[in-house]
Amino acid sequence: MGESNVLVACTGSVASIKIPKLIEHLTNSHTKIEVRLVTTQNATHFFNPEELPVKVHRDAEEWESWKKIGDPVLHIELRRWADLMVIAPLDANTMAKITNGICDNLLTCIVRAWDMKRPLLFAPAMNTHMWEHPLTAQHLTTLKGLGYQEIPCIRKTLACGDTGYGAMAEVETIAAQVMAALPSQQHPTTSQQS
Ligand code: PCO
Repeated sequence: MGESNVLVACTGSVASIKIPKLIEHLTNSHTKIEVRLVTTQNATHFFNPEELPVKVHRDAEEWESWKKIGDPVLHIELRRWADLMVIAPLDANTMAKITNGICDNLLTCIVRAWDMKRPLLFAPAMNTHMWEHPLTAQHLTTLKGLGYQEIPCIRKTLACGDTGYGAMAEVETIAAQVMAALPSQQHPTTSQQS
């Protein structure tokens, strides 16, 4: 099996501050993977896309790259390119949007067009009060029911000073779950071997 393409996606949670570290973990892993990042506009508040060692796709590119019928459509090109997508962090807003099929930016258009045979992982991150709101449990049930894989949030003192669940999983945990979910990492089943 050749090199796998991993699409990291990030949203407007302060946990996007961890994006450089997550990209570093993924690109330095033993498994050969090609990594790209898709970011919402709000997420770029928390890191500098220019300083990342990978290709970064932003909303503007979707419109700049399309001029006439026949030109490539970026969100379709990216859903074709990616063998796996991991949304880390998935904030409350984008969680609500993808749960309801809303596709109003590059990231959510890729999710709406996702090939359901490929792995899609998500690491929620939000304030504890948002996490404990009953809407979150409804959204999680829907996303997991679609077969998307949750990388559970953890409990800690958050950026705003509140302590509780809602912090994004550790970068090491996210990277390990991505590696384990890569199609080439899965062992053939007994029935395929016989
Ligand atoms: C806002 N929201 C948050 C988001 C989740 N927080 C986290 C961690 C970081 C620092 O370790 C920011 C990664 O706290 O994932 O804090 C609160 S109002």
